[in-house]
Amino acid sequence: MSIQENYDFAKQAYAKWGIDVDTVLEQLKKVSISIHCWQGDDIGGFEVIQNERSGGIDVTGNYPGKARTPEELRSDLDKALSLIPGKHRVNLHAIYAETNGEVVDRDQLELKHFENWVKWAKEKDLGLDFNPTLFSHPKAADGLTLSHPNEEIREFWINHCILSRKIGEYFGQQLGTPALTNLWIPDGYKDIPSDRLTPRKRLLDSLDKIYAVEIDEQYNLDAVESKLFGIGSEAFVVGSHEFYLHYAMKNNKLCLLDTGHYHPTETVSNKISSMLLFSDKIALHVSRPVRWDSDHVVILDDELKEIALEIVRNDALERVIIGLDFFDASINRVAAWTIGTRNMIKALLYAMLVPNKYLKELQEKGDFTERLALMEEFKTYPFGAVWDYYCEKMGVPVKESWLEEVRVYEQEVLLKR
Ligand code: RNT
Ligand code: ZN
Repeated sequence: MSIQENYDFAKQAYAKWGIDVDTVLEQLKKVSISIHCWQGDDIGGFEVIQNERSGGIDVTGNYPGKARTPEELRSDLDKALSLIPGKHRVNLHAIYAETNGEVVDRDQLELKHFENWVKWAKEKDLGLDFNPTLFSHPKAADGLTLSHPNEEIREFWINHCILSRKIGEYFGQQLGTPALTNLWIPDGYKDIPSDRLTPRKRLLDSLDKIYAVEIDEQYNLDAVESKLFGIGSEAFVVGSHEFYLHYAMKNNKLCLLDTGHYHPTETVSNKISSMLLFSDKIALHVSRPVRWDSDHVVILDDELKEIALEIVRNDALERVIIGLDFFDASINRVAAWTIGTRNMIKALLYAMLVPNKYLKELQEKGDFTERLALMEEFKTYPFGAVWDYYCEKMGVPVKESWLEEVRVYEQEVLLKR
């Protein structure tokens, strides 16, 4: 059977449940995912003085072909984007500045250091998002940044964050779509603190200084990202979930939930509905936690589907800003982007092809038997046929055929580096 025939067959199956697949695909087309640039070079960045990775951020593996220059990184992103259906965004970190061989510390960054990225994004019709980089730097070597007891160090990072928001604003102005500038810091302690309050007070004070600078939300949105623990901050993280949740609520910032930053039995899918009741918008870093590590390539697992269902069934596609955050250097990096991003889109499609309204009614009626029965049956409805058709219509490779393109690119480009 052809892709079209499979699609027609699937369409009928969904139509029986009142789901119009063509409308669903129109809706899916509008979803844009923020693809993190750092999968392409193992969060190395292009600073002239290359610092060791720190802040609990570590990337394992030495698969050949890592991007060494901005041109290489953009070319790899172009390749991945050509294999992913839809129109998306690219998420940058401050360490991806291009300073033309000049040593520019992070509190001295200028808009011009991101000109090439903007030019590229314009050409490719992409939005850009941004992150200040508060790790892999001598001033973050103690594992403390915005909550550091030393005022000079705090000030350095405060200035870096203010600059970063201006870079976000510049992206928004240039590209006509607001940048999300997300703040994550590694601050914490390896062992049990004797004082939790003081570092948190200092973080609060630093954030207030960073956000005191007014920036038009038309161009830049601010988000704050929490973490439960990290490598080297096992016992205590200053910027915990409660800390940022309250900070965001009180100061009208976005709370960003990284799916790898919670206790293993705690799920982000279960947080979305609560947060949507209190915030206009929230942001995600979709990742995959594996035991103590939080950054594996996103797969189409139950939690990913559940996150997608929560976004779709609560009509929140415009309120949940979806970004990805994973880094694996043990596999082809272009493939990693492609797999993770295609899975995110697949999960959203899956969620759109479930009779969500009817299932809600069943729950209200107390018919938990039919609720469970249908939720299980829909797992094997022919959503793969719809996905294949969507890929074909969007001009990207169908099924696993994208892998062949990655292999060719690997031979012709990556292995020659
Ligand atoms: C780290 C956070 C953070 C980073 C990126 C590189 O635990 O998840 O989002 O992964 O900013
Ligand atoms: Zn993250």
